[in-house]
Amino acid sequence: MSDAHFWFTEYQNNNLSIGLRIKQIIHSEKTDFQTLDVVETVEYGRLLVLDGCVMTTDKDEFVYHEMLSHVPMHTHPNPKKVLVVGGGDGGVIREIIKHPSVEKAVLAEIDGRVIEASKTYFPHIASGLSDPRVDVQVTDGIKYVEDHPNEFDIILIDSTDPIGPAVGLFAKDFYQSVHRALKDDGIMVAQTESPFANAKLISSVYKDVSEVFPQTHLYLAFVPTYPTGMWSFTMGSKKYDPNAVTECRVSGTKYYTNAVHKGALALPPFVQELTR
Ligand code: SPD
Repeated sequence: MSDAHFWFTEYQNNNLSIGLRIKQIIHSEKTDFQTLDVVETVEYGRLLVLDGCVMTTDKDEFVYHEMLSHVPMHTHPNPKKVLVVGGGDGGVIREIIKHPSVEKAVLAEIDGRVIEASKTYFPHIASGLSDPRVDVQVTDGIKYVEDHPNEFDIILIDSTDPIGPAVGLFAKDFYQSVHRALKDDGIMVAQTESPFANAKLISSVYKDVSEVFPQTHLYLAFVPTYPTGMWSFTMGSKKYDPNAVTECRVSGTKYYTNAVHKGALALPPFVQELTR
């Protein structure tokens, strides 16, 4: 294969794809749950791929991990106990433990190979996994949530795409179970894909979450290596409103600020439409 054609391509459908030129394939395996590849790209550093889909890259991982974490972490006045479902690379955990209020952060990841690959090939993303407040559980997140009622201040669903092992993480039953696992003032956020590429999924998740939680909020961030670049997150909250947040309690973030928090909740009309 000539160098000019050495590309990773993620196909969204027959007519749309995203591509990154590759320097080398660093690691490939088939785990018990999915295919796992780590490749070195020219523009975005190392890239983690699960079942052919971009999960994270060295260059833009901070956007997704900061926005999935800090929007709910700032919405809650005193988050002490946090659960991350999925997210085996550790990026969300790394952000959560920046909050001094956190006493315990549990990672429930079904595929232990994702955790190991991230520790080996993305040590700066996985760095938080060795923090003494972090409890890493290689387990089915759906079952873990069912078995821990009334326990968490915040639950974050850092799933893969809605195919394969992640399908059950986009279901109403699961959001009901998440609601039960949260304390009376708890908050959940799920990554919910792209408004351009996955409009029906966002509408359906928003409706399901609205039927389970008293408050539902959709917010956006810009992640260049995810299909279409525009990414959505859906929050279900029992009590607190993310629009009321007035301060940033962490330093050193590269994307999240209080102004970005507010702006992320301001939806363009075509995205607002998905919440009706
Ligand atoms: N298509 C991209 C969906 C990725 C969602 N999860 C990414 C995991 C990063 N921690």
